[in-house]
Amino acid sequence: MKKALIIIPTFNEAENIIQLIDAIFSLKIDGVETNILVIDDGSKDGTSDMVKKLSNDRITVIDRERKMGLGTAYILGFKYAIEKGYDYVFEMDADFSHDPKALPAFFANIESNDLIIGSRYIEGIAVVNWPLRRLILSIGASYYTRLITGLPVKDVTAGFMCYKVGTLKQIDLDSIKSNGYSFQIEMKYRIWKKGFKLLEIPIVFIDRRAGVSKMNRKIVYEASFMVWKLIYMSIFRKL
Ligand SMILES: Nc1nc2c(ncn2[C@@H]2O[C@H](COP(=O)(O)OP(=O)(O)OP(=O)(O)O)[C@@H](O)[C@H]2O)c(=O)[nH]1
Ligand SMILES: [Mg+2]
Repeated sequence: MKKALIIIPTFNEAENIIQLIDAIFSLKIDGVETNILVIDDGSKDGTSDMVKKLSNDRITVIDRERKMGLGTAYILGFKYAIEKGYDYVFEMDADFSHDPKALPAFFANIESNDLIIGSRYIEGIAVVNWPLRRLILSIGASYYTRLITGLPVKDVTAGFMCYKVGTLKQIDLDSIKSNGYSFQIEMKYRIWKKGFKLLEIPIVFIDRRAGVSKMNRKIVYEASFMVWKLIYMSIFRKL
């Protein structure tokens, strides 16, 4: 039986996390054992304790003291998955933007690919309840990245993804320092550059159900700069 780890980084997601875990575990996924890793960055709203109280042996919680960003949380989760012998690893947000019902479609495609990307922009625009400026920013980021780097992906900042662990093993995880949007772009770019097979599947992205947004200007500036850094790194073979 294959083993999948769903990594969910959390920062103040008490209003969402328990319902999300319930929704994931209520899915019937044949032939795959699915476990959850929550990486919480010192949430003050009790997120971590709520998850621990479930005391379910399919759930692991890693506590970090302070908010250290999404990228470092995922890198930690990837290393955990490699160490524990998982076959597949998911990136998933805690806020219900990523519908757990889409999980079976990822499983159906991952065996014949190396990275599955849940994409908002392959069947028109599948985003619900986002302010227009955020939609423009997100679609703009994809055009900008594709233009500069050639990355053949329509939703470059997508954060609902499934990796084969074998793919992650080929990436120098310690050299990845980016966070937020740029982390999502960097992972896709590196995997594409190594010649792996990426597949975008359609998802519907819904704005966070509850809780507070952590989106800020710094994340956008960092991402705009990142694509140039990626070009530099690929020219000097630092990838
Ligand atoms: N561990 C950890 N998790 C984080 C951090 N920043 C965000 N997250 C979590 O990462 C996921 C995605 O972050 P979001 O805040 O939803 O980012 P977003 O979808 O771009 O923006 P909003 O939904 O508007 O907030 C959520 O589960 C957050 O709780 C962080 O610094 N550390
Ligand atoms: Mg969100």
